[in-house]
Amino acid sequence: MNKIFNPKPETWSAILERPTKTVDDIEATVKEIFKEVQKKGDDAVAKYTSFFDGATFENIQVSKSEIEEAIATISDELKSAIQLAKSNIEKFHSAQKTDKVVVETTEGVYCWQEKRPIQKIGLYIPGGTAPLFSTVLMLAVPATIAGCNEIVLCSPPDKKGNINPAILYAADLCGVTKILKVGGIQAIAGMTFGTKSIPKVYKIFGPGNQFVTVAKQLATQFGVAIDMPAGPSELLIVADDTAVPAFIASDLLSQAEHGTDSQVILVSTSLELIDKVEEEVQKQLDVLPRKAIAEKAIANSKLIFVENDETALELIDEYGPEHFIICTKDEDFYVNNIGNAGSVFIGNYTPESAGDYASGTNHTLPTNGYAKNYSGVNLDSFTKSMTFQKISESGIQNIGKAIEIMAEAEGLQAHKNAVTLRLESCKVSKTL
Ligand code: HSO
Ligand code: ZN
Repeated sequence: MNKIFNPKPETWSAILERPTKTVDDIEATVKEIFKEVQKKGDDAVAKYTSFFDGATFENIQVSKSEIEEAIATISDELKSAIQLAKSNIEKFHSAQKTDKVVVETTEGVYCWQEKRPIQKIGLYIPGGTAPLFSTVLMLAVPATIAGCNEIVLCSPPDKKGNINPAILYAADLCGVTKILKVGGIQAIAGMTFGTKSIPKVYKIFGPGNQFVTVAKQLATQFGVAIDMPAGPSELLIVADDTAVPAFIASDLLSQAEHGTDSQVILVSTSLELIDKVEEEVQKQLDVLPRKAIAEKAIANSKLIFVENDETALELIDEYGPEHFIICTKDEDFYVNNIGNAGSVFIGNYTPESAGDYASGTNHTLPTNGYAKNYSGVNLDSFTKSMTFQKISESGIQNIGKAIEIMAEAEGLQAHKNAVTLRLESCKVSKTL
């Protein structure tokens, strides 16, 4: 772990730099696969599934009986845990619904905004060493609440052509309408163009490796929206002597075990805490099953000593962490003043894992500094806002003149006429 004492503000951006990876070589591959899927549809998808996943099968769509078989393998204990998480995610995201507010901007002029679901959405769930079925809950639950009527889930099959059973259980439980055994670039391309078996969607959600990330970005060039630009997981903790070193170490490691490129940072006003956390990290790391991964992320991690809370806050705001844990005496100072963070965890008993799984908040969050300008996934991510207006006869008389004058000044006579004709008809109806 790299210990840094009292860094000068001019050095912060270098210290907090995220590892950047070149995507140029990936881009060429992604473009090629997109072209082929666009042209050859399912045949191209099958070719790449065989090439990348080593799997071949008749039907790309997971059948009802496959889902039932998978569900039978899930323990009751895991089912109850998933159900508790689902219920909390449902409660939290349902509360994000908003009522329409009709505003009479001028007498007789009524304007309002209503939300409508994005009708077709695609969820990408990675396979690999840690199949994140919790991400299914985080995406499918709000999608269902929003009223999206087509929820397609793509996940890469293993060599035998199966998707992880817990992913299937969660998808079935949360209202996913179609589950497809397809991963990587070919999955994103399939959902972008649509093939015989893969529906075309309007927005794609979910994490993935660099290939998936670049593919999602390319999808936007074909009119598909994406949740947000993805990057490796991050956690920044601010802690002082009121924190428990073992807790802090466990939180740092919980993010470090996601990937070798995960970013974990501790900012503290206590030198003693920094030393104790470093010791604890070593102790806990040694017995982790994913030690090899976590170790690499920890090697790049930073323990930063600063002199006071004000400096800490400035530094944290400049970084804009995906996850931000606050374990300090004056937690309100950070809670009230933090400007850039994806999700905030407050106090000694709020581990980041809680938000990853079961407290109710969403774990699909902006990384790579995007917390400065992006929100994490929430109910609105699955809707669009539409505006409505209705103007009465007296309403058009109240704002008509202003419209006429503005249209004239912009040189748009037809716009002006659309009002003039109506104003004249109002005069006629008055004289009748
Ligand atoms: N912490 C991850 C989400 C996750 N963690 C899923 C465990 N499962 C998002 O950065
Ligand atoms: Zn996590």
